[in-house]
Amino acid sequence: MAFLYHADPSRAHRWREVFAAEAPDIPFFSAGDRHDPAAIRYLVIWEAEGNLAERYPDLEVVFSAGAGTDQFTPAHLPPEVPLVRMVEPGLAAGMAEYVCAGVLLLHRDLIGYIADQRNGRWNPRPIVPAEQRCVGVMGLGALGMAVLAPLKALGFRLAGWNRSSRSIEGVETYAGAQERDAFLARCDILVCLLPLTPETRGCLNADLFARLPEGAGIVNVGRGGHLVEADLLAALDRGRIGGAVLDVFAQEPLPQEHRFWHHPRVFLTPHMASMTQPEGGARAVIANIRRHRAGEPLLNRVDRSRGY
Ligand code: NDP
Ligand code: OXD
Repeated sequence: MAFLYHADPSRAHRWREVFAAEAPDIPFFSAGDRHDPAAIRYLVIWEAEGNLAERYPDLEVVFSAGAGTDQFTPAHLPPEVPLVRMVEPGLAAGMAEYVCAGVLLLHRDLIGYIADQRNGRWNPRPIVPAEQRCVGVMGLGALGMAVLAPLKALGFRLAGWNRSSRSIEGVETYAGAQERDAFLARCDILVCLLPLTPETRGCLNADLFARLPEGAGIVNVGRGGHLVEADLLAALDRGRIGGAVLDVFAQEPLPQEHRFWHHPRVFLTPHMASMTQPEGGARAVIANIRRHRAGEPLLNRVDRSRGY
């Protein structure tokens, strides 16, 4: 029985250190080490090429190196091999920081002040108190839940929308397609933290933008596939959407000729909102390997029929 780390090579040594210290009984290999593919039972990987079970014939569990698992298709995994998404404290902390920063960029119109600075324009504008703004989070999973408390501490009113209903103190919650429009009508700033599935692909589109308050802001940290980019550009150009903070794109890296690069109402980053921290990631995987060896159900297993 062996474990293979097959993700970002620059972080492999930190994963190795945690395994050496906390799970010396689990033989650890990283992709650059000589190893026998037939001995690999547990695999951490970000993007798969080809069918993983053909390469590792006795694979028992595949762990995604990140929270998202939309990069895996049925062609990568036979249905009987469980797929587990990443849930670890560092990923949640990084996302909380980024979403607070993105919300504040929109709330204080720092995107407008960046443009003003470039143009040598001195133009202070009135401040809207945080308690007069509602931030709405789409997707109340591990990461959606993690952003709520720091946003609350900044003083924002909060709303949340999820597939199944949630009751969260201090958050107005909405569930399912039938409550989506009531949720959107509340959101001065909308944060997308949904997984990318057939149901959620293209959900940030002209129809959704039309249901937000005039001039609302968007923070997309889910996936590029959630956003219909042409619809957002049209809504930004009309002022229907006041500004957008974008971390993920239909094509990554974002092509040089894309209008987002120079749009005065867009602040963009190269898919870095959050990242799995090796220590937390390795501990989460070790805990799950131990559960699996003990015959207990895996934590954070992906329901492949739902796509997340
Ligand atoms: P989780 O699986 O923990 O949460 C997903 C949530 O979305 C669940 O609460 C689920 O509802 C809800 N949901 C799923 N489908 C729908 C739907 N059709 N309508 C309404 N709600 C829905 O995922 P995480 O919170 O860990 O991660 C979310 C996403 O964040 C990842 O999939 C990834 O795409 C993105 N991400 C981006 C990063 C970046 O750097 N930009 C970094 C990490 C993640 P229910 O509770 O009912 O199942
Ligand atoms: C993830 C990501 O899904 O980094 O973890 O996007």
